[in-house]
Amino acid sequence: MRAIRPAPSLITRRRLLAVGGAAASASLLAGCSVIPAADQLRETFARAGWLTLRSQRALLSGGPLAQEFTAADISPTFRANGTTSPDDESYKAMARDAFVNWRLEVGGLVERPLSLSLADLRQLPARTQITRHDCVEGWSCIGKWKGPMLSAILDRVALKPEARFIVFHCADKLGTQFIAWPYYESIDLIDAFHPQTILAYEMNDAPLPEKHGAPLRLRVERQLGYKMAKYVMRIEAVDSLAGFGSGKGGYWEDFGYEWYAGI
Ligand SMILES: Nc1nc2c(c(=O)[nH]1)N[C@H]1C(S)=C(S)[C@@H](COP(=O)(O)O)O[C@H]1N2
Ligand SMILES: [Mo]
Repeated sequence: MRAIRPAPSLITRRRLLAVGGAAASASLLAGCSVIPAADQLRETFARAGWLTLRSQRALLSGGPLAQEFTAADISPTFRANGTTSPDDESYKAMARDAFVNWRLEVGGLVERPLSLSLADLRQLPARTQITRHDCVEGWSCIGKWKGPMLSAILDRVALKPEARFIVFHCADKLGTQFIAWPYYESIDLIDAFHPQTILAYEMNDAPLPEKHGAPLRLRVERQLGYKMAKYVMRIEAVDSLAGFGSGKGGYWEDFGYEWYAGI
């Protein structure tokens, strides 16, 4: 069953590409991985207010892949950053039981909300990728990640046509000893349906360690480390980021970081 209802007026891929400008569309049609062209298209659609499910999915085949590495490149120690152990009672209780009672809630602008256990996630087709994680603070580590493609999950819940962003709600809060805010992140549908965008339950052939986001973390390989939400508890499809945090689309974005953190 198709996830997307056909729109009344047929927007063809060719017509969408025409909007992006001749140079950009030529490189996309030729199958090139020209990053500026993809970015130019993203901006064009955002300006036109057309960054909708249909237009974004039409662009997917042109999406460049982040570099992948070999097993020999994996960093002997992978640095952990931000939260390394969520200070949350229900999280701690689930961690004690190896997350058998943990569920990933998937809802918002979807036709069929889902609640998925780790066992459910392990049944989905998985992707394994060895990639470099770049933190905005200036360090990088290479790790191996395994988990279902986010697109497989989104296809199962069937996004409604109004959905434009995917928001990731995490188990941890970050701040000072006096005030802390929930960690959250968001991506557009271009990245949500990108083949390298996965929800990893394994790192370096072992269950994802707590300090790296157990039981599940986002990998969105073409962006910086702070986009890679750890301790993901709930995924929400939305048409606007205005209702979350300070409305900038993520914990660090609310403190001034770029929402689109391309590497
Ligand atoms: N929930 C949550 N996700 C998070 C963070 C965090 O503090 N909490 N830190 C971010 C930052 S800045 C980076 S660099 C990476 C760090 O991932 P790592 O601990 O596996 O190295 O996670 C990102 N995702
Ligand atoms: Mo980071």
